Amino acid sequence: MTVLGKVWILWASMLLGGCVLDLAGDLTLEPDGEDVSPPDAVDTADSVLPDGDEDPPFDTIPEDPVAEDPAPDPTDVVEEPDMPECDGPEMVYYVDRDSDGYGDIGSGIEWCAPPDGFVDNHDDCYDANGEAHPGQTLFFTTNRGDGSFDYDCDSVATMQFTQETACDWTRCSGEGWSEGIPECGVSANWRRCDWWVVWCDVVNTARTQACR
Ligand SMILES: [Ca+2]
Ligand SMILES: [Ca+2]
Repeated sequence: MTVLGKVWILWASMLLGGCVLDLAGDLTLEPDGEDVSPPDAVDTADSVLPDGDEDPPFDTIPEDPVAEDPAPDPTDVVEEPDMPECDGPEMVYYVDRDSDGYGDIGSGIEWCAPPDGFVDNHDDCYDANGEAHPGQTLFFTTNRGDGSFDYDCDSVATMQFTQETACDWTRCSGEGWSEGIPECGVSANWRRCDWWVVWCDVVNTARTQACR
């Protein structure tokens, strides 16, 4: 066959069968010319969740809760602080564990100035609660730490609410405990009643006895 005949047969084959060209596997043309090359690999670095959210962040380590300082123990033995030689007149100073300005009578040391944590009085009646000290005017519904409600150091647990009341046709005005006066820190029914037209209107609420 002549060279001209071979060229004619090659042209006819390409015309009838379409063109499939595959160059080193990078490009494939289907008969209609559509590119069916394999898709690029998924970029996993920026992948998102099916709902469109970004990958959840790494678990964070929660912060440690702030530890509360324990209440001072009034029975701790007081160690005499390391102090330089005292070259002035000496006085007796007392440890103040709860920092309320009142010292523990059982903790006196002699020196010419109060060391840190010491005061010049021994008037605290409970040196493990800064709310318990002479002159306290507030009332409390929980004991100071040793079972006592004597917050003002007068050796008596004084109650805040001592009035009682009854609500009936003979007395319907005022407020007070309706079932006896509860002890310090104990809850009971507190009643208030007032006349409403011809009715004695009563309101009951729970209240805890506060003391100092
Ligand atoms: Ca004190
Ligand atoms: Ca008291």
